[in-house]
Amino acid sequence: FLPSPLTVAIVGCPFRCPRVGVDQGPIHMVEAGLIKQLAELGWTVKFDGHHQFEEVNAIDDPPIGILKNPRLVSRVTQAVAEAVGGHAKKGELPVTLGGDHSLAMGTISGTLDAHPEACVIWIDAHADINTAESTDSGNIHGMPVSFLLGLGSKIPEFSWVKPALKPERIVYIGLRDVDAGEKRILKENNIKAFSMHEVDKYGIGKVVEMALDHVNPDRKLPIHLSFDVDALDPSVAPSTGTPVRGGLTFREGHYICEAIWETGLLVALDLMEVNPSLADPESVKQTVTVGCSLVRSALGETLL
Ligand code: 6HN
Ligand code: MN
Ligand code: MN
Ligand code: MN
Repeated sequence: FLPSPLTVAIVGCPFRCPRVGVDQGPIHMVEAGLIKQLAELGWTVKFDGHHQFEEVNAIDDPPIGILKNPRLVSRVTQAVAEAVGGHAKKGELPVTLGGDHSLAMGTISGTLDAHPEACVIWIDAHADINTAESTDSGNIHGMPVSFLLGLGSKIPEFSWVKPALKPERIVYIGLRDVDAGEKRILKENNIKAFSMHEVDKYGIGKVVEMALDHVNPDRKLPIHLSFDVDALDPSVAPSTGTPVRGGLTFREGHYICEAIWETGLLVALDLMEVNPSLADPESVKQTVTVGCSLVRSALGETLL
Protein backbone atom coordinates (compact mmCIF):
# COMPACT_ATOMS: atom_id res chain seq x y z
CA PHE A 1 0.00 0.00 0.00
CA LEU A 2 2.97 2.31 0.38
CA PRO A 3 4.83 3.76 -2.62
CA SER A 4 8.62 3.81 -2.50
CA PRO A 5 10.72 5.53 -1.39
CA LEU A 6 9.14 4.65 1.95
CA THR A 7 8.17 7.76 3.88
CA VAL A 8 7.19 7.83 7.54
CA ALA A 9 5.43 10.88 9.00
CA ILE A 10 5.90 11.35 12.73
CA VAL A 11 2.78 12.81 14.40
CA GLY A 12 3.90 13.89 17.88
CA CYS A 13 0.95 14.30 20.25
CA PRO A 14 2.00 15.40 23.72
CA PHE A 15 -1.55 15.19 24.97
CA ARG A 16 -2.97 13.89 28.19
CA CYS A 17 -6.18 14.83 29.90
CA PRO A 18 -6.98 17.12 31.56
CA ARG A 19 -4.42 19.44 30.00
CA VAL A 20 -2.52 19.35 26.75
CA GLY A 21 1.20 19.81 26.47
CA VAL A 22 1.84 18.23 29.84
CA ASP A 23 2.60 14.77 28.53
CA GLN A 24 6.18 14.82 27.35
CA GLY A 25 6.30 11.20 26.10
CA PRO A 26 6.48 11.98 22.39
CA ILE A 27 9.05 14.71 22.99
CA HIS A 28 11.25 12.30 24.93
CA MET A 29 11.03 9.71 22.15
CA VAL A 30 12.11 12.17 19.50
CA GLU A 31 14.88 13.48 21.75
CA ALA A 32 16.06 9.91 22.27
CA GLY A 33 16.90 9.83 18.56
CA LEU A 34 13.89 8.12 16.99
CA ILE A 35 14.02 10.22 13.80
CA LYS A 36 17.65 9.36 13.12
CA GLN A 37 17.06 5.69 13.98
CA LEU A 38 14.27 5.44 11.40
CA ALA A 39 16.38 7.25 8.80
CA GLU A 40 19.10 4.65 9.43
CA LEU A 41 16.57 1.93 8.63
CA GLY A 42 16.22 3.55 5.20
CA TRP A 43 13.02 5.57 5.73
CA THR A 44 12.51 9.11 4.55
CA VAL A 45 11.32 10.73 7.78
CA LYS A 46 8.96 13.70 7.91
CA PHE A 47 8.63 15.49 11.22
CA ASP A 48 7.51 19.07 11.52
CA GLY A 49 7.37 19.42 15.28
CA HIS A 50 4.91 18.21 17.88
CA HIS A 51 1.29 19.25 17.76
CA GLN A 52 0.66 21.88 20.37
CA PHE A 53 -3.14 22.17 20.52
CA GLU A 54 -2.66 25.30 22.63
CA GLU A 55 -5.83 27.02 21.54
CA VAL A 56 -8.01 24.19 22.87
CA ASN A 57 -6.42 24.41 26.32
CA ALA A 58 -8.37 27.55 26.99
CA ILE A 59 -11.85 26.23 26.21
CA ASP A 60 -14.48 25.93 28.88
CA ASP A 61 -14.98 22.19 29.20
CA PRO A 62 -17.31 20.94 31.93
CA PRO A 63 -18.00 17.17 31.99
CA ILE A 64 -20.76 15.68 29.81
CA GLY A 65 -22.36 13.09 32.08
CA ILE A 66 -19.21 11.80 33.77
CA LEU A 67 -17.03 12.14 30.66
CA LYS A 68 -14.03 14.26 31.48
CA ASN A 69 -12.80 17.00 29.11
CA PRO A 70 -15.01 15.93 26.22
CA ARG A 71 -14.57 19.06 24.07
CA LEU A 72 -10.82 19.06 24.51
CA VAL A 73 -10.53 15.38 23.59
CA SER A 74 -12.88 15.81 20.65
CA ARG A 75 -10.96 18.74 19.16
CA VAL A 76 -7.53 17.23 19.69
CA THR A 77 -8.53 13.87 18.23
CA GLN A 78 -10.24 15.52 15.28
CA ALA A 79 -7.05 17.46 14.49
CA VAL A 80 -5.09 14.21 14.74
CA ALA A 81 -7.56 12.46 12.41
CA GLU A 82 -6.94 15.13 9.80
CA ALA A 83 -3.15 14.96 10.21
CA VAL A 84 -3.03 11.15 10.04
CA GLY A 85 -5.55 10.93 7.20
CA GLY A 86 -3.62 13.55 5.23
CA HIS A 87 -0.33 11.67 5.55
CA ALA A 88 -1.96 8.32 4.74
CA LYS A 89 -3.59 9.72 1.60
CA LYS A 90 -0.18 10.89 0.39
CA GLY A 91 1.12 7.33 0.70
CA GLU A 92 3.08 8.07 3.86
CA LEU A 93 3.03 5.87 6.95
CA PRO A 94 1.87 7.96 9.92
CA VAL A 95 3.47 7.07 13.26
CA THR A 96 1.57 8.77 16.06
CA LEU A 97 3.37 9.14 19.37
CA GLY A 98 1.24 9.70 22.46
CA GLY A 99 0.00 10.64 24.79
CA ASP A 100 -3.43 9.56 25.77
CA HIS A 101 -4.86 6.51 24.00
CA SER A 102 -8.03 8.53 23.30
CA LEU A 103 -5.87 9.82 20.42
CA ALA A 104 -6.55 6.53 18.62
CA MET A 105 -10.05 7.80 17.94
CA GLY A 106 -8.29 10.29 15.70
CA THR A 107 -5.55 8.08 14.28
CA ILE A 108 -7.89 5.25 13.32
CA SER A 109 -10.47 7.66 11.87
CA GLY A 110 -7.67 9.10 9.74
CA THR A 111 -6.49 5.66 8.62
CA LEU A 112 -10.02 4.53 7.72
CA ASP A 113 -10.57 7.71 5.77
CA ALA A 114 -7.58 6.85 3.57
CA HIS A 115 -7.95 3.03 3.69
CA PRO A 116 -11.63 2.20 4.37
CA GLU A 117 -10.97 -1.53 4.36
CA ALA A 118 -8.16 -1.38 6.96
CA CYS A 119 -8.18 -3.62 10.03
CA VAL A 120 -6.97 -2.68 13.51
CA ILE A 121 -4.65 -4.65 15.78
CA TRP A 122 -4.93 -3.22 19.29
CA ILE A 123 -2.17 -4.14 21.75
CA ASP A 124 -3.11 -3.16 25.32
CA ALA A 125 -3.67 -4.32 28.89
CA HIS A 126 -7.11 -2.70 28.50
CA ALA A 127 -9.89 -2.97 25.92
CA ASP A 128 -10.62 0.81 25.79
CA ILE A 129 -14.16 -0.03 24.69
CA ASN A 130 -16.30 1.55 27.40
CA THR A 131 -19.30 3.56 26.26
CA ALA A 132 -20.72 6.70 27.86
CA GLU A 133 -23.06 4.33 29.72
CA SER A 134 -20.55 1.70 30.85
CA THR A 135 -17.57 3.85 31.92
CA ASP A 136 -16.87 4.04 35.65
CA SER A 137 -13.96 6.47 35.38
CA GLY A 138 -15.27 8.92 32.77
CA ASN A 139 -11.78 8.85 31.23
CA ILE A 140 -12.12 8.94 27.48
CA HIS A 141 -8.86 7.00 26.98
CA GLY A 142 -10.93 3.99 28.16
CA MET A 143 -13.48 4.55 25.36
CA PRO A 144 -12.01 5.21 21.89
CA VAL A 145 -12.91 1.81 20.41
CA SER A 146 -16.62 2.20 21.21
CA PHE A 147 -16.67 5.57 19.44
CA LEU A 148 -15.02 4.07 16.35
CA LEU A 149 -17.55 1.22 16.33
CA GLY A 150 -20.51 3.55 16.93
CA LEU A 151 -21.55 1.87 20.20
CA GLY A 152 -23.28 3.59 23.10
CA SER A 153 -25.29 6.79 23.14
CA LYS A 154 -24.28 9.47 20.67
CA ILE A 155 -22.56 12.50 22.10
CA PRO A 156 -23.07 15.55 19.86
CA GLU A 157 -19.61 16.84 20.68
CA PHE A 158 -18.14 13.76 18.96
CA SER A 159 -20.40 13.81 15.92
CA TRP A 160 -17.33 14.13 13.65
CA VAL A 161 -16.30 10.53 14.51
CA LYS A 162 -17.74 8.23 11.86
CA PRO A 163 -18.59 4.70 13.02
CA ALA A 164 -16.26 3.44 10.30
CA LEU A 165 -14.84 0.41 12.09
CA LYS A 166 -16.61 -2.95 11.93
CA PRO A 167 -16.38 -5.31 14.94
CA GLU A 168 -14.81 -8.05 12.79
CA ARG A 169 -12.02 -5.69 11.72
CA ILE A 170 -10.46 -5.24 15.18
CA VAL A 171 -8.54 -7.75 17.28
CA TYR A 172 -6.85 -7.35 20.67
CA ILE A 173 -3.69 -8.85 22.13
CA GLY A 174 -2.45 -8.47 25.72
CA LEU A 175 -5.67 -7.81 27.64
CA ARG A 176 -5.72 -8.41 31.39
CA ASP A 177 -7.69 -5.54 32.94
CA VAL A 178 -11.10 -5.43 31.29
CA ASP A 179 -14.11 -3.87 33.07
CA ALA A 180 -17.28 -5.96 33.52
CA GLY A 181 -19.20 -3.69 31.15
CA GLU A 182 -16.44 -4.01 28.56
CA LYS A 183 -16.51 -7.82 28.75
CA ARG A 184 -20.20 -7.66 27.95
CA ILE A 185 -19.62 -5.28 25.02
CA LEU A 186 -16.87 -7.54 23.61
CA LYS A 187 -19.19 -10.59 23.79
CA GLU A 188 -22.26 -8.84 22.42
CA ASN A 189 -20.32 -7.60 19.42
CA ASN A 190 -18.37 -10.82 18.87
CA ILE A 191 -15.05 -9.02 19.10
CA LYS A 192 -11.99 -11.24 19.09
CA ALA A 193 -9.50 -10.75 21.89
CA PHE A 194 -6.38 -12.62 22.94
CA SER A 195 -5.75 -11.96 26.62
CA MET A 196 -2.52 -12.76 28.46
CA HIS A 197 -4.11 -16.15 29.19
CA GLU A 198 -3.97 -17.01 25.47
CA VAL A 199 -0.45 -15.61 25.19
CA ASP A 200 0.61 -17.99 28.00
CA LYS A 201 -1.31 -20.90 26.54
CA TYR A 202 -0.32 -20.71 22.85
CA GLY A 203 2.79 -18.53 22.81
CA ILE A 204 3.04 -15.18 21.09
CA GLY A 205 3.87 -16.60 17.63
CA LYS A 206 0.65 -18.58 17.45
CA VAL A 207 -1.42 -15.74 18.97
CA VAL A 208 -0.28 -13.24 16.34
CA GLU A 209 -1.03 -15.77 13.61
CA MET A 210 -4.53 -16.42 15.02
CA ALA A 211 -5.15 -12.69 15.39
CA LEU A 212 -4.20 -12.09 11.75
CA ASP A 213 -6.28 -15.08 10.62
CA HIS A 214 -9.28 -13.50 12.30
CA VAL A 215 -8.95 -9.92 11.19
CA ASN A 216 -7.09 -10.34 7.92
CA PRO A 217 -7.67 -13.93 6.73
CA ASP A 218 -6.34 -13.48 3.19
CA ARG A 219 -3.53 -11.17 4.31
CA LYS A 220 -4.57 -8.48 1.89
CA LEU A 221 -6.14 -5.74 4.04
CA PRO A 222 -4.11 -2.75 5.24
CA ILE A 223 -3.22 -2.89 8.95
CA HIS A 224 -3.36 -0.14 11.58
CA LEU A 225 -1.35 -1.17 14.66
CA SER A 226 -2.31 0.68 17.85
CA PHE A 227 0.20 -0.17 20.57
CA ASP A 228 -0.46 0.97 24.16
CA VAL A 229 2.86 0.65 25.96
CA ASP A 230 0.99 -0.60 29.06
CA ALA A 231 0.47 -3.89 27.20
CA LEU A 232 4.05 -4.58 28.23
CA ASP A 233 4.74 -5.73 31.74
CA PRO A 234 5.40 -2.80 34.12
CA SER A 235 8.90 -4.23 34.72
CA VAL A 236 9.56 -3.56 31.01
CA ALA A 237 7.65 -0.27 30.58
CA PRO A 238 7.10 1.33 34.00
CA SER A 239 6.35 4.95 32.97
CA THR A 240 2.72 4.73 31.97
CA GLY A 241 -0.55 5.96 33.42
CA THR A 242 -2.36 2.70 34.12
CA PRO A 243 0.21 -0.10 34.60
CA VAL A 244 -1.11 -3.64 35.16
CA ARG A 245 1.14 -6.51 36.20
CA GLY A 246 1.36 -9.74 34.23
CA GLY A 247 1.99 -8.16 30.84
CA LEU A 248 3.91 -8.91 27.67
CA THR A 249 7.64 -9.46 27.91
CA PHE A 250 10.12 -7.28 26.03
CA ARG A 251 10.44 -9.89 23.30
CA GLU A 252 6.70 -10.63 23.04
CA GLY A 253 6.04 -6.94 22.44
CA HIS A 254 8.75 -6.71 19.82
CA TYR A 255 7.70 -9.98 18.19
CA ILE A 256 4.22 -8.53 17.56
CA CYS A 257 5.73 -5.49 15.85
CA GLU A 258 8.13 -7.58 13.76
CA ALA A 259 5.40 -9.99 12.69
CA ILE A 260 3.08 -7.18 11.61
CA TRP A 261 5.91 -5.58 9.63
CA GLU A 262 6.58 -8.93 7.93
CA THR A 263 3.04 -8.97 6.53
CA GLY A 264 3.95 -5.96 4.38
CA LEU A 265 0.49 -4.57 5.15
CA LEU A 266 1.22 -1.96 7.85
CA VAL A 267 -0.18 1.47 6.92
CA ALA A 268 -0.26 3.26 10.30
CA LEU A 269 1.21 2.88 13.78
CA ASP A 270 0.37 4.37 17.19
CA LEU A 271 2.76 4.14 20.13
CA MET A 272 0.76 5.42 23.07
CA GLU A 273 0.74 6.11 26.80
CA VAL A 274 4.47 6.70 27.25
CA ASN A 275 4.26 9.01 30.25
CA PRO A 276 7.52 10.36 31.63
CA SER A 277 5.89 12.53 34.28
CA LEU A 278 4.98 9.44 36.25
CA ALA A 279 8.28 7.89 37.25
CA ASP A 280 11.91 8.26 38.25
CA PRO A 281 14.47 9.14 35.54
CA GLU A 282 15.73 5.55 35.14
CA SER A 283 12.20 4.19 34.56
CA VAL A 284 11.47 7.01 32.13
CA LYS A 285 14.60 6.24 30.15
CA GLN A 286 13.76 2.54 30.07
CA THR A 287 10.21 3.20 28.84
CA VAL A 288 11.24 5.75 26.22
CA THR A 289 13.96 3.39 24.95
CA VAL A 290 11.54 0.48 24.67
CA GLY A 291 9.01 2.75 22.92
CA CYS A 292 11.59 3.69 20.29
CA SER A 293 12.63 0.09 19.75
CA LEU A 294 9.00 -1.03 19.32
CA VAL A 295 8.58 1.60 16.60
CA ARG A 296 11.78 0.44 14.88
CA SER A 297 10.64 -3.20 14.99
CA ALA A 298 7.29 -2.27 13.45
CA LEU A 299 9.14 -0.36 10.73
CA GLY A 300 11.39 -3.14 9.64
CA GLU A 301 14.34 -3.41 12.00
CA THR A 302 15.60 -6.99 11.94
CA LEU A 303 17.68 -8.87 14.46
CA LEU A 304 20.10 -10.21 11.87
N1 6HN B 1 -5.79 2.98 28.52
N2 6HN B 1 -11.01 0.54 31.77
C1 6HN B 1 -10.49 1.67 32.51
C2 6HN B 1 -11.31 2.93 32.23
O1 6HN B 1 -11.06 3.95 32.87
O2 6HN B 1 -12.20 2.88 31.37
C3 6HN B 1 -9.00 1.88 32.20
C4 6HN B 1 -8.69 2.46 30.86
C5 6HN B 1 -7.22 2.51 30.53
C6 6HN B 1 -7.01 3.24 29.25
O3 6HN B 1 -5.31 1.87 28.37
O4 6HN B 1 -5.35 3.89 27.79
MN1 MN C 1 -4.24 7.79 29.07
MN1 MN D 1 -5.05 1.94 25.86
MN1 MN E 1 -3.91 0.46 28.43
